[in-house]
Amino acid sequence: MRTQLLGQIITGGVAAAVAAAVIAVPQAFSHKEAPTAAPAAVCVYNWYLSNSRTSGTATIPAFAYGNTPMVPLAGNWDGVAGDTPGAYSPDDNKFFLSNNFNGGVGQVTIALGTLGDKPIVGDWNGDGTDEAGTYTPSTGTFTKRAADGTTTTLAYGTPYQTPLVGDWNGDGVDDVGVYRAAQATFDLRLADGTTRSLVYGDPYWKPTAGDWNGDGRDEPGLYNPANATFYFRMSGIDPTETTEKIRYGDPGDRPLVGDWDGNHTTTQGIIRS
Ligand SMILES: [Ca+2]
Ligand SMILES: [Ca+2]
Ligand SMILES: [Ca+2]
Ligand SMILES: [Ca+2]
Repeated sequence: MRTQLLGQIITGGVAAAVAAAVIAVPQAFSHKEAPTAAPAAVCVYNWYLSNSRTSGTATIPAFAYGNTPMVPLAGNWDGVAGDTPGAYSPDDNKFFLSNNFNGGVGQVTIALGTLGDKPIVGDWNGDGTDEAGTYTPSTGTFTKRAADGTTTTLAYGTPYQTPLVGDWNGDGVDDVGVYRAAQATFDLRLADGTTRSLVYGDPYWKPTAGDWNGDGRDEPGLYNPANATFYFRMSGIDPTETTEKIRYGDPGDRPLVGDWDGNHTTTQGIIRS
């Protein structure tokens, strides 16, 4: 496994794309290792996911999926049960999606985005299956990719913010937002095009979003990297704040939330490399 993962990153970029085309293997992490590859500091991602917002112990057996510098993701790619892993390679702008927690090789590869884009994930059409998307920081543009490969774009917020995706109004369709890290502010775009802004937490914490209470609407959340603590804003976008929190993992881990067991409630996880 580790050798395969290393092979993916060492071949990297255009070389990886060419190698994939030549050997016709669509899955991630299966490229042949280049014999003259330069040394690269590659770290495999180990995933520790929990179905409990109140337990600091992972409830899903740990697995390895993806490696640096990929961006770990979660989504319901096949519309069955809950969210499963994904990873986005910023080098060749590809999503590698898995429909299980077994680690290793993904089942679906999607090419989307250009250099500098950040990956986003959402159910853009409300059919219960998540689709891929990108956020282009330089223009503040969200690109939503439908299952048939067509894309629609939406510019929202000032450029160079952190993109957010969530179903703020509970209509089943995911909406967008941005997090202004310096101001600790969530700017959420509601379905009617208006904005709800919330100051929440401290500057430069990491924003999350999920359905913490299972009511069908997604709520803002935060992760404080300094003390490895997740914050779940149970009161959603209401001005009055009610928050639950839990320490999970250790500083240096990457936070990720998802509905891992498909019970329509979002819980936490971390990725360690
Ligand atoms: Ca969908
Ligand atoms: Ca919505
Ligand atoms: Ca909710
Ligand atoms: Ca769940």
